[in-house]
Amino acid sequence: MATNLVFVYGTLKQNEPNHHWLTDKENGESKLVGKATTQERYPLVIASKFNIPFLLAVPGKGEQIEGEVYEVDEKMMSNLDILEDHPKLYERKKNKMTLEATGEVVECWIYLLHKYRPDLLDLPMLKSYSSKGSHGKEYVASEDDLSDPENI
Ligand code: PCA
Repeated sequence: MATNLVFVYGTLKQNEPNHHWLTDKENGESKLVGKATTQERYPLVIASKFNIPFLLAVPGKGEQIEGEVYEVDEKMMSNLDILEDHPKLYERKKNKMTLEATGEVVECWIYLLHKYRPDLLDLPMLKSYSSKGSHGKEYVASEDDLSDPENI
């Protein structure tokens, strides 16, 4: 399969509410490569009335983020873009990740939020996302258009 590596840090991870998108064969092919961490620090916050995890495009602020790397085909890549509303909401960018198992550094796609209200930077910054974490902000699935930063 034509390979794209994608790093997921939010609801697409194993045991999180959108993981089924990655495993549904109708969406294309995906294969777990392994756990990984971003080389760069980023603010990972939970925001909007739907408690969505967002990685804000502010390198150097926040933590090195833990997530999972998947190898996906072109079909899955376009379906992930639909789910993440790229490029209206999240923007998909290439970024360097360190694979936990081998220490190897790999370039992966990652969904970042570039348009956000500045007060999102005042929220607690996580290192690792879980919908059911001690933060109490469980993810709410929604079809709303969140591409207007005022809605986040
Ligand atoms: N899904 C994508 C971006 C944020 C989200 O909830 C992910 O898991 O990486």
